[in-house]
Amino acid sequence: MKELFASAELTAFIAESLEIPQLYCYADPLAGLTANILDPGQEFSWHFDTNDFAVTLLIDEPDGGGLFQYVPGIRSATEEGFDAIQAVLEGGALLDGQLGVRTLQLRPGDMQIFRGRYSLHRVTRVSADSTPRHAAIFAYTEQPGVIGRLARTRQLFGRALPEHIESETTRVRSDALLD
Ligand SMILES: O=C(O)CCC(=O)C(=O)O
Ligand SMILES: [Fe+2]
Repeated sequence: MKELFASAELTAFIAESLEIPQLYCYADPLAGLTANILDPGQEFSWHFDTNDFAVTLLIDEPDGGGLFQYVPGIRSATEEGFDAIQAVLEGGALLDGQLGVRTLQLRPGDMQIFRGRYSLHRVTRVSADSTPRHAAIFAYTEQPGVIGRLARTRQLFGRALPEHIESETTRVRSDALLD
């Protein structure tokens, strides 16, 4: 996975697909390459990614639940989109098509190129009697040297590293969104 994440062939392919000149591995020491493990009964609730793009590779598909849902472009670099976001957050078990929500049933081996900075997204709850859902997440940015914010890193990983503390004063940010 590490080799694939940083491989010149893959990053060139993704940059070409996104029609951007160059792509960099997210420099964050915790959030660059992650394994997203959802055990039975777990979900990954609505959020935005802190990085510009993500590539997700589904490894193990759950028997029940664990669907990927997203609302493309619900916000932009200059518009937070709070009203539309609130409607989705209050929507509960939204079906495909409601409030702009789209649903994907990913299969093992499916690779998704995803603009998670502007598209609200989640993975619905994996059924209590299901097999787990396993995904590998490759995070990239358009600028080099981007690192996640300290508070968000603590929320996501329950810890932060010296690099996160340091980058609060010197960090490179691609936009001024709240996070
Ligand atoms: O597991 C997935 O399909 C998406 C995970 C995700 O949204 C994330 O890691 O930020
Ligand atoms: Fe995400």
